Amino acid sequence: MNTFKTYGDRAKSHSNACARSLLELMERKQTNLSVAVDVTKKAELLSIANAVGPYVCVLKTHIDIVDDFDQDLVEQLEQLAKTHDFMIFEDRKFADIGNTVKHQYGNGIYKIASWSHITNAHTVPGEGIIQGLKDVGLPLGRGLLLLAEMSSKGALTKGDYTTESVAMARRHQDFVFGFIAQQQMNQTDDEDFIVMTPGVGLDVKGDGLGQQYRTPHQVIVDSGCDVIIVGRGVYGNPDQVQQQSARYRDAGWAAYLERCQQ
Ligand code: BMP
Repeated sequence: MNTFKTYGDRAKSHSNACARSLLELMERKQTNLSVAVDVTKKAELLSIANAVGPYVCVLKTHIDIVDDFDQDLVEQLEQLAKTHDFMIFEDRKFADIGNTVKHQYGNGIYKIASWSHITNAHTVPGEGIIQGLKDVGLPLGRGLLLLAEMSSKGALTKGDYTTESVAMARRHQDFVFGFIAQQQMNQTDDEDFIVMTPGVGLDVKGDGLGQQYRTPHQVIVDSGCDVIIVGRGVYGNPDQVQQQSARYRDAGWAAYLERCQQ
């Protein structure tokens, strides 16, 4: 419901450091595309990250699906993030009590907080999950997205659940800078949560396992979201990764420019 502002204008006035970095990056690089690289081999993940790097603002990972994960993988990802100027988002979807998620975020094999600029959490355990993650992530300058809505068929993330998730975010704006959601979540002109939206595809409507796709235009113009997250639409055909990245980057940016005109 708020008046439309450009990514650049929003960067200037945003109070959250992670949001500022992301909005500045989107404006500088002219992209609102995030690619979800859901592959299971280190070499393939790095190769796709390198190919999509020039087109994305955020590279999204599911690090726990990589069969041959090692520390060198995250070091190489961090290097690619610097070379191509993108942020890394480990889509961990934390969902436990504060004390447990603290360890899951900072420790274990993956040590997510040490390399991932952005991560996310379900709000089902209540607000302690945010505080636990904040204890670890805020001193490192990291940012958190809450899952307010999911893209999949039959998702329970609706109604009061979504409303309560937004209320939790409001109470932690130093760390929580936005949502994984299907529509804009701001209630007033003063609020500026960044909405990153998965379930984006130009060629198909679903995947047979409950995923539901909408177009970049539906997501950015009709629903007022900020970042499109595209997975298989980009990396599904290994011969077309760069072409598809450019296609989705262009579609996302054209939709944003259209919104700027409104
Ligand atoms: P794809 O475009 O291939 O369907 O991939 C979507 C990506 O976004 C996956 O990594 C999935 O885990 C993630 N995702 C989603 O699809 N829906 C949600 O509501 C939240 C997600 O993180």
